[in-house]
Amino acid sequence: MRTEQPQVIYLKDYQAPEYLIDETHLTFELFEDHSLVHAQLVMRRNPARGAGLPPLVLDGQQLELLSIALDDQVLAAGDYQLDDSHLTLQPKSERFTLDTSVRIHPESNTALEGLYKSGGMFCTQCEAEGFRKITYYLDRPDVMSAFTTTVIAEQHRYPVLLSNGNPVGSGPQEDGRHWATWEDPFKKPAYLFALVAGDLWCVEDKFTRQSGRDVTLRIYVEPENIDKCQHAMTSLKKSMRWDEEVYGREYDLDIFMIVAVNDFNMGAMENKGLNIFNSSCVLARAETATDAAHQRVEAVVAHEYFHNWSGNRVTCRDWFQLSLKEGFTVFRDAEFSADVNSRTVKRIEDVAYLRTHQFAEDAGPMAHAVRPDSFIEISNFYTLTVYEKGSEVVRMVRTLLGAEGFRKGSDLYFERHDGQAVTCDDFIKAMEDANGVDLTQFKRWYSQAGTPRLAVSESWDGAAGTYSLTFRQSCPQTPDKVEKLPFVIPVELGLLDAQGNDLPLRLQGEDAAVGTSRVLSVIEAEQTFIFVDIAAKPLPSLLRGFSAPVKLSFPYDRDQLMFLMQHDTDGFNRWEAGQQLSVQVLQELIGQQQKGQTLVLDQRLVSALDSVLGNDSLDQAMVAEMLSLPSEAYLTEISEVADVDAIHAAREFARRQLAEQLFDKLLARYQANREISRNTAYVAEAEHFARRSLQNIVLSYLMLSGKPEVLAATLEQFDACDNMTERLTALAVLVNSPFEAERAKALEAFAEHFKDNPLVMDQWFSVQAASTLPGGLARVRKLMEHPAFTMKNPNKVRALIGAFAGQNLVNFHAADGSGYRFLADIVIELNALNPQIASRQLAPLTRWRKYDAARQALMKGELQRIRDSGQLSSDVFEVVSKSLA
Ligand code: B3K
Ligand code: ZN
Repeated sequence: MRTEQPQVIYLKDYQAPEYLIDETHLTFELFEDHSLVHAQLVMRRNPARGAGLPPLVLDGQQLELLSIALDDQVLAAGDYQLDDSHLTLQPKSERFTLDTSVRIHPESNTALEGLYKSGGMFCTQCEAEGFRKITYYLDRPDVMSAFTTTVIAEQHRYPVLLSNGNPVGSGPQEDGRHWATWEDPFKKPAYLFALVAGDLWCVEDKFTRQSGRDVTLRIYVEPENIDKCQHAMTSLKKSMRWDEEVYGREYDLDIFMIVAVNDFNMGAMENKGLNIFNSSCVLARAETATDAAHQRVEAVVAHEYFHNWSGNRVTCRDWFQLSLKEGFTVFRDAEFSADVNSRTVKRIEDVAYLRTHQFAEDAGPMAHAVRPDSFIEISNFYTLTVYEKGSEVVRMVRTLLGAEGFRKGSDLYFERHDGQAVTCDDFIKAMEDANGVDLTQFKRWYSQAGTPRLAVSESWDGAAGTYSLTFRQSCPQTPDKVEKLPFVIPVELGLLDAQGNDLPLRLQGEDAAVGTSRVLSVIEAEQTFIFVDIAAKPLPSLLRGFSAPVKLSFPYDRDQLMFLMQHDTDGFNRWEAGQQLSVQVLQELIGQQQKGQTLVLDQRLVSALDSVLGNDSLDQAMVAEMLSLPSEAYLTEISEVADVDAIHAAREFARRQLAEQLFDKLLARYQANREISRNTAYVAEAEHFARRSLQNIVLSYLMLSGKPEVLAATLEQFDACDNMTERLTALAVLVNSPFEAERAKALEAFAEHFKDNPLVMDQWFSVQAASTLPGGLARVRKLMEHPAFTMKNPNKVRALIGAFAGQNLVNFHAADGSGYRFLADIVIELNALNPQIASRQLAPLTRWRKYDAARQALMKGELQRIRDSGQLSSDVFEVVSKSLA
């Protein structure tokens, strides 16, 4: 916890380090009631900073300094200064060696940053600024050092001792303790340091590199999980091959290790050669993990592996450049997932997520650019904007340069900057140099926050045979008050004729048509493109594949949207047309609900979904996506003022109507798919994911009918299935159903069966927390008393509290403010325990501007209560103060 007033840190103040650390030699002595860290740093003056020897200021927090020596001279108390977060001393020469010993307390570290204990094992999390809680250091990413690490611990409790790089020695000591030494030949910043000590088992495999040499692959887990590693191992090997083939990137050490831990603040961490994972992102097998969990494991394993090049070999100069590694690596993992699963479905999922959550962030008090220009607490900037929008920015670079040009650019980037800590500008420069283009204006995507709007209008001149599209871009003001200049917006589009065929696209001034789907760059505030040889008025298909992260508007009517749903050659836009149709219909229902009118569903939505259901040639995952109405969270995001209750009522009404009117077709689809599931062993592959996703969404519609035959089918699926995807869906369907006795029985049976599997219990909590039936808060409070729940485990907090506040909008936004009060109490409690998780859980309260005056007042009242609750962590302080500003 801080004692000083938090400081704002600005990108414009960046300065290279005064000193460098060539070698870092660490020895850890791990004990049950404390640990000792001995560090020897081989340092020198940074020649780039000129002559003279300024004071050396090392970062360090919550460290008890036991001894310090400069070039073997023990320093006395007056030879250095200590404060809450620094150790300052005066070097006597350009090159010197500094030895320190400190005592730390991993056993009582609940923030899960630095060195801490998760269950019976020691592990680390150092990104972004956790290494300073381990030893005094220049804890910044532009200080890159070669690390040697020795770990000493009791042999019996901690048979496995791991760190980064290659193992170079190990052995017993006389006192029942043992040691192991690891050497990492690749220079790295401290945030990539890792250490693990525990009683772990491992699954081992090998991977043969394109160049011929083998790499040893190991996944370490607690013994009871040894049967849940195969999917992660397969995913790892697929990722390694993909990065060789698509980016020409090989792995560089002799061994690559993944360790699964139960207590972890995020998904996983890309420490060099020793990735540490939240167990939820490693463990997966049919009986205990859903299809979504399998896909997440695959994506996160790939993501962390890809960081070995985009993040580790080439790292960030400073934390403002975080998206340099995160945006790029998210883009890499998204393309990997698209290649190994269904490309269109992956794009739909990512865009739905971005538009619901990142757009909301971009419209709220924490809005920031992909490369922010200031922060108080860097942990608050591991955001949807840095990750997902950052990935969209890299995707646009590829869209503009083409796949080949992009590969030339990435090759140049990796070659030019290998072993360096660089900036987003360096990334773009490599893309420019490899392709001979100027991306100066494009770079506004890095510096301007906010979601651009792109309003499109058309005009057709029958006599001249021309069709014009006019694009007007604008960007709302954000808290940083940065002036918004026009972006470069790549718009991929096509024009459909009356039969639904793509027309050849020839712009005025061009000699010939250039394909039937092409990318136009909108670079002005207002810009018109004129297509020639257009004999009849076409229907535009705009922003195909969601080619830019903007809010596009075009005055489609519902019949046109239905036409696009059927005919667009771009799969993403077929889905998008359905979403826009649904949004129009739902907004109409919301209006009716608000006026107290009888709700009447536009039958065009029914017939559109009817034909989707009847289309056997469509990928089943696409059918499932098209049947999913826009979420309440998305409907909230696109509302000026969100009426939570009307949104819920309207959407539920539409779902019930669809269920009723399409009942027979839904049932037929359900029975056909369940029949196949019943007769097929579980396979974690796209085609099977697709079948189950359709089966499951169809079942959730069917249950809205409340018919006994649907209850029977749900119970059959719940009892007889062989996998968690079907079981959990059946449970969720029961939990949201009117069948109270069956619901209670299923919940109890499930908990009894899976009580020893914390990840499955997380699902059990989430399903109940997300149930929109009345009384949600009381249910959540009760569940907090369940023996499987603890505030100390981030997965549990996310599963229960996060799911309630993030997914159960009607209950969380209860008009009496009880949901807000509850969340504020949680944040105050977590602030003392785990500031990063506290700050994350706060997000729903920061969105107060979206709601009516009464709710706004209640939400702000709770933010103020948190602000005044006492000693705030910098994490919570920053979010609360910006939300109230
Ligand atoms: N780089 C880590 C994130 C660390 C977050 C620290 N608060 C995981 C990832 O993006 O791969
Ligand atoms: Zn990452």
